[in-house]
Amino acid sequence: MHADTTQTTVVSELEAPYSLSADTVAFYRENGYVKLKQVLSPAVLNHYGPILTELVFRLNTLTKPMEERTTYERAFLQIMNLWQEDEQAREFVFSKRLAKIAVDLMGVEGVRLYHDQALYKEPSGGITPWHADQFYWPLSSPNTVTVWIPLQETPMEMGPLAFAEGSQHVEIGRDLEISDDSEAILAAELQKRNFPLNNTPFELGEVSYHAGWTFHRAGPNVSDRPRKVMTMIYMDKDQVITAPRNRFQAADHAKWLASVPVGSHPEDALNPVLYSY
Ligand SMILES: O=C(O)CCC(=O)C(=O)O
Repeated sequence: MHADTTQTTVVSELEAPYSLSADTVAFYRENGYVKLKQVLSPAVLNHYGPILTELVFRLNTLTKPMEERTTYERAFLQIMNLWQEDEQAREFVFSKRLAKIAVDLMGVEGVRLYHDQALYKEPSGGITPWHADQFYWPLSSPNTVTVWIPLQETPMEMGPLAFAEGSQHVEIGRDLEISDDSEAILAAELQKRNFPLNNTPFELGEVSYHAGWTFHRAGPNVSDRPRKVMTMIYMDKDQVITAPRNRFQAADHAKWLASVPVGSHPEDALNPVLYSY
């Protein structure tokens, strides 16, 4: 296919709606996550995967050897807001298809982008410890959701994302940053409370959505290939910014919410509405 035709096809696919059943929405609301197959075609992943990967390796500054890294640093290379770096990355991040799924799962009128981030678990990369994302965010409502998009098929040995089903409903461990402590404390607590674990491979084109308070983790990458993943974090467009409750939230308020005043909606250009009814 001619390059321009490919470009037109993949852009229109990123815009086209994905059909969500009422059962899927109910599953997300009960369990705090959902895995969806065939959300992105091989053509879309083949087109945008190399663009995102080139940006990750160009912008990455974490180059010290694995043995010298912290647990957090061993988990992945983390590059944020690729949409601000490249026009095609922006096309991908601004996908209406992906944003509309977030809107429908949460049952809100529209979503804004909080930020995007690439999470590349290198070969020999370690575990991603148990955690809940909203610990990091100064946002008032639980209506936040991350789409986790593997850019290749992700078998167990590459460290797919795993979820403690229904764990968003309980207020445990909400003061834990990603660390060896969060892994040990939450593994014990989640097991004690018998939350079922979903830890399964991702097919090519499959993505997951998880809520801000759902506990999740990932195993190590014991394969010889990088586990390439792109994510977008969406928030209800009517979120209200709260006073930061820890130093991470204070940093996020300045960096990802443009220091928009506490008590107001995140209406800065940094947080565009990506889909709204
Ligand atoms: O990709 C990973 O290993 C962790 C992802 C994660 O924690 C997230 O997207 O919230």
